[in-house]
Parts: sequence; C-alpha cells; structure tokens
Amino acid sequence: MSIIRTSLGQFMSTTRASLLQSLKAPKPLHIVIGNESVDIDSFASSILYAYYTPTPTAPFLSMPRADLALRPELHHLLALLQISPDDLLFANDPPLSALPKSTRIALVDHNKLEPALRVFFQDANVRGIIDHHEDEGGSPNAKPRIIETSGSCASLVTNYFKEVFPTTGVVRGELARLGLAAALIDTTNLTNKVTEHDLSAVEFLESVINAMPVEHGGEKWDRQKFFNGIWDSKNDIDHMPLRDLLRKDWKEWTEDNGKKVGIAAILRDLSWLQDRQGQDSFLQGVKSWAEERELDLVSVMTTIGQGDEFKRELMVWALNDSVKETIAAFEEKAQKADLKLQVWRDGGLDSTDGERKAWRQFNLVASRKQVSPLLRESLREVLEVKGGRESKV
Ligand SMILES: [Mn+2]
Repeated sequence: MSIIRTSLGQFMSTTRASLLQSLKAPKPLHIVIGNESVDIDSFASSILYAYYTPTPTAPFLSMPRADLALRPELHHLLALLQISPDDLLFANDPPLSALPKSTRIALVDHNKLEPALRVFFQDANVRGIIDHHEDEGGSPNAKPRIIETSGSCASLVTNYFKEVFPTTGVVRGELARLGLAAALIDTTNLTNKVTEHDLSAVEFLESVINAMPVEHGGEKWDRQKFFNGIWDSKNDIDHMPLRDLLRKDWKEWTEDNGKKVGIAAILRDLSWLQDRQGQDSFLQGVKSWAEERELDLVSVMTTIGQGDEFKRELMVWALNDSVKETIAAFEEKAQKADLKLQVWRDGGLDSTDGERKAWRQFNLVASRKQVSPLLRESLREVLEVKGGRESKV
C-alpha cells in the first residue's frame, strides 16, 4: 500500500491503511507522536513531520480516540483540511502494544518518551526530536535533535523541512494552513511568545498561500479571520463538565520517587469555574479527578482573554500530608522565577491548613511550560529533605 501525498486527507487515509497493513507482517515502522495534551501544536507538528519525512511515517495522537470529543478546535481543523477523523491514529487505535518493539519514534512538541509509551518502548527507539520545551536530556543521538525556544513547535518543524516543501498541488495550501494554525494560535496571532522561528515559518507559509490562485468563490487569505475561526472553536467549551475541562489540556509527571503531579490548563478563569457549580463542588471535582489520576499534587492553571485583557491564574493543591510542604517550596521558587503571584481574592480558594493555594499570576509569559519545572522541583526537593531527615532518625 503506497502513501498518497496529493492532499492531507489522502495522505492520512493511506498512511493509516498502510500502517495497519504493516502490523500484520511485522517490520520496522516509523511513527511520530506529539505530547499528551494533543493541542493544535502537537496535532499539527506530528502530521507535518510525518508528511515531510520521506520515510513513510505515521502520525499518532497521544490520547484515546474518545478524547477527540474534548477538542473542538481539532474538529475545526479536520473539517477545514478535509481530513476524516476515521483516518487518525490514536494511542488506543491501533493499540500501541500492537506496534513492533523495533518501532522508530520521532517526538514532536516534547522530548522524552511519555509514560504511556515507556511501557512499550525505550529511549533507544527515539530517532528524532523537534521540540520547544525544556530539554530533558533524553535520546542524545536522535537525528534531528532540535530543541529551541519558539512559540510553536510546528514553526520549528516547518522551518526544518522547508527545503522539501511540495512545489505543486492543493496540498501546499493545506500544509500551510496546518502550520499557520499552530503558529498563530500559540503566539495569539503573533502578539505573544513570538520568536524568529515563528516569524520565519509564518512568512514562508503565507507566501505559499498568497502564491496560490484564489479558488472560484474563494476568499483571499485573511490571517485575522483564520485565527479567529480557530480561536472561537477552541473556546467553545461552555457545555463541558468540569472533569472534561480538567482532562482536556492535561499533563502529568511521575518523579523518580514515585510521586505524581498533574497540571490542567483551562481556558476560563477560576471564578467562572467556581461560580457555575459552587466552590465546594468545584473543589470536590478537582479532588476527584486528582484521585482518579492517583496524584500527590494537582494544579489548575487558567488563562482567559486576549491582548490587554489576557489574564493568568494558578491553583496548587497538595493532596496528602507527605507533600504538604511543596506549596511553600513552590511559592519560594515562584518568587525567584518572578512569576509575580498575588493571592487570589483574599485567599478565597486557599485552605486553612496551607495545602491548597490560589493566585493571580501577573507574569503573563510563564505558561505551564515554565511553571511545571518549578512544581516538579518543589515536589522532589521536599521529599529529598524529608528522606534526609528520616534517614537520621
Ligand atoms: Mn507546543
């Protein structure tokens, strides 16, 4: 079964069929996978990487198929690019366990194998990395191994493969829109976190679109309008229950000592979350989710608004006594890292025992990417100190 690259829809359909075929006669496979938040950036980066790589490579989404329902923005893009949801590959479809042990993996939008993949694969399986997160130091021999600061990982993927960008066909416009979707949404339409990588990718992809004939009845490229369409679809979440909002854009880590921390990023503010169901029910909902995930530490980060209206908040909750001191340790690190935290509404969400605190975060640049290392460090250090003390007893 050969891979057809004349449109993204065809590419995805033939790639899936070809992969399923290969599973019947195990032979080395190539896959590319984004991070488990499966945001537009991970989605776009994995598909773009797969398309541009000459070796047949299948893009996987790091979530079960059912979770596609939590991402209205992906439905928007799938419709726009005429990709059928049936042709996507998910962590449970086909199951990762069905892939041969020799599978070669490229990581985009993260740089270390996530726990779900670690069950089946090792660092040695990782053969390529393109990412814009903190370098976790894994797979030093990966080729490419590009880890650079950028608004969107898709910008790095686009720039890396610029030389092999197709020279003809409608797929040019589709690839361009997919790359632009990620670059624009991750930089809030080039107003936030923009780097040279993003500017260069956007310039290149827009030049592709502008050089294409406008279809009969079609419209000229309008960046703002394109961005608004994605932004609005992404924000279409009012109907979602709290559990879905929490798991929608979710990341978790298990430290070497076995302690688990998870952070939800939510596109509403804390007062919206607590007002729509009452504070007790909101907190109970967060706790239930944390228990379901067997966490020691849970955090909710909120963002809302655009431009001057943009606002960040942060809630951190230690769920058992053994990690209680993490909160104070985190506050100290947050101050050093200049997160500019200010107690949220006179402590309106803080618990009396110091196990839970919420802040407005006036450092608007620091997202989960910057905050998660601080939380993880705090969790590790507090336990180290504790371990130290215990060993002296
Ligand atoms: Mn990203």
